[in-house]
Amino acid sequence: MNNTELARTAARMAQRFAVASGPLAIEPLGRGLINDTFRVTAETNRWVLQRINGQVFPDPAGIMANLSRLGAHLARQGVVDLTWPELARTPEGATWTQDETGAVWRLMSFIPGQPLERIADAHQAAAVGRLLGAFHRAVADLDPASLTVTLPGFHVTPGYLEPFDRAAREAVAAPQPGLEEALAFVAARREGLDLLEQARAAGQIPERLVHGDPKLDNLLFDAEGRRALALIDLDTVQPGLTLHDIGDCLRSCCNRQGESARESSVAFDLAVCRPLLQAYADRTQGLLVPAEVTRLFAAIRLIPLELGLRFLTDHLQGDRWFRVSAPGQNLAKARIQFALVADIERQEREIQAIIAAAFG
Ligand code: GN1
Ligand code: MG
Repeated sequence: MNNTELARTAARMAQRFAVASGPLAIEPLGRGLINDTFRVTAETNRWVLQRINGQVFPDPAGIMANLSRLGAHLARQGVVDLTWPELARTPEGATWTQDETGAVWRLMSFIPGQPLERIADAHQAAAVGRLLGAFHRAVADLDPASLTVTLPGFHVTPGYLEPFDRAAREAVAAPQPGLEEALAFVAARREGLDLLEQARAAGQIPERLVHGDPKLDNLLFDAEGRRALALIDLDTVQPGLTLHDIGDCLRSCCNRQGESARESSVAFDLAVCRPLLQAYADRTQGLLVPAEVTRLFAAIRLIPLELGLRFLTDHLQGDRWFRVSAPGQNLAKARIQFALVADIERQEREIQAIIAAAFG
């Protein structure tokens, strides 16, 4: 489907939810790499329309069931510092609809807020930590097994090695700038990729409900950029490890140059990490068990390594998962994550001290 067809289909799908009698204005929204997202406007009312990427998510209906369940749970709890989108329903009462290709579409309330380009100060970093903490606290009493696994193996880091190895073997041997170095970076760090999985399998760290993708782009702030209002992009809300979420949030927020930075300027900013983790610890108050705290540094290092591995694999496979606007982009992004990993490794002592101060 080209962009014009997509926009036309979007308009038809939005109509099915019958949320307004008049005409709907539809425009692309956000910078997501997986789903297609639109803002829908009718007079002063706004919604978010999404086509769920069926290549990535095997069970879109399961995603929607999770969202309904969680929305009800949060409403029951009366959580005030976390806004959750309302799901629009079709006249038949469904929270989703399918187009002719079988793709699933949904319409949700628009949460008036916007993602930050980057964290500007300690106040914003703390706001992020509090929001993620509020989410983890709010779902702590939900049995994770009662929710659908929407993306099997999502943060099972060692699971990414097999497709990576296959793609590396099959990749055309034409030399590409930066590829050798990226492959070598992974080769030097294969050991220990299963550290969290081992602990999970041994029952040392609990499985809980996670967001799965709490990067800065998936957090909405108010207009002044002071208050963090909502977590969005909720398709990977599923059973997982809380450490994955913290690691993912930090790899995104503390890399202030962003995922497409110039490699030479990539750094893990302790001035963001410190207030973020402190606020998270304050908001969650003893949620993490000691076995999680002792593995927190490992998680902070592991998640950018995993994402780099995923970008690199996708590059080798011909960009099938992460949307790119130019060839080579996924390789460049992999190298940026690896540069971040290297900086995290360099600053291990300082990061450990921050962890000890926040959770000690
Ligand atoms: C993808 O859809 P989006 O852009 O929020 C990806 C995450 C990555 C992120 C990197 C389902 O998230 O795992 O961390 O890109 N989501 C999926 O920007 O693969
Ligand atoms: Mg996402």
